[in-house]
Amino acid sequence: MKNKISLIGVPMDLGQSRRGVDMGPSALRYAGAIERLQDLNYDIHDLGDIPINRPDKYEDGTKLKNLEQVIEANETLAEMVDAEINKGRFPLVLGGDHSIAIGSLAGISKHYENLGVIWYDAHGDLNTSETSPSGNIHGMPLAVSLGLGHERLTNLYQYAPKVKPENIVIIGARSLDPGERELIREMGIKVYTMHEIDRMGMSRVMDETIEYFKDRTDGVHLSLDLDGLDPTEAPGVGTPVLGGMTYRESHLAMEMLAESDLITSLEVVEVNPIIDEKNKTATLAVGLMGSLFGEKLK
Ligand code: 5AB
Ligand code: MN
Ligand code: MN
Ligand code: MN
Repeated sequence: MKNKISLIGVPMDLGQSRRGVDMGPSALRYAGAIERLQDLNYDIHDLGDIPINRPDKYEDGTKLKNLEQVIEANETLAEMVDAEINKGRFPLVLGGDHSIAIGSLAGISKHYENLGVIWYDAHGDLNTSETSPSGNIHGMPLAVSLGLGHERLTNLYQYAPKVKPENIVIIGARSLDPGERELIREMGIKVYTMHEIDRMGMSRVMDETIEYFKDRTDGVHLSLDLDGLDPTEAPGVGTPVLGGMTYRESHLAMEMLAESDLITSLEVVEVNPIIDEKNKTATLAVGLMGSLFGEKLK
């Protein structure tokens, strides 16, 4: 892994309907994100938080919510991530809701022929404006990155698609909408649901994932949605789903990724300190970051 990291905060909560996830970057910094990585001898630049323009009125209903603001913030994020990679630095994006993966991937993917994506999440985030039951853009970023959905989202940063279906691995899925299931089948996207994780164990899931990516990708982005973990351990998320991965399983997954040296960018999303218990979820997220950045290897 590169030893220079650029941290970008994205206090975005407009990709969904529950307020509070905009405080995610603060909660993660408060939980010691920067110190944890400095202790591992990384040179870390905190670029601060991207400004988010609030709408006059939060939109509801099932149409794409807050589209303009989500696009604007993601364009800024894409530019920043792109610039940091050009400087030879590892982009670390702290959310915010998962709609910010649209901008991260837009800024990252142009640097790679075959960017791999690990989507660590209870959800597939594969809805389009047609299949979404909620109109929440945080349920769409993976579809958008595949080139599916609203044209202004798919074409963000003037190119599409950002990722190829065969370069995606979803880990931890247990809440998929009908349209998402169809897409997974149609495109042959690799998914390890909780069922597979229970049967195979995390160790084999990660061995297979690493083996799968090793030869086919020239970089791997890890998109870490904290609701991938079980809400008993990570209660501070907006869309909790029972039956998730434990901290230990996730910790092992991060350690195995650290050993593989495959990860070239990271985003940590969906931490909502308002519904958390004493910043437990952000603290756990920072622990996972420590493992991913090689605490065990030092
Ligand atoms: B998250 C749901 N599939 O589209 C939708 O937290 C939930 O980024 C999306 O994974 C959850 O609204 C989005 C029902
Ligand atoms: Mn997600
Ligand atoms: Mn999720
Ligand atoms: Mn969520």
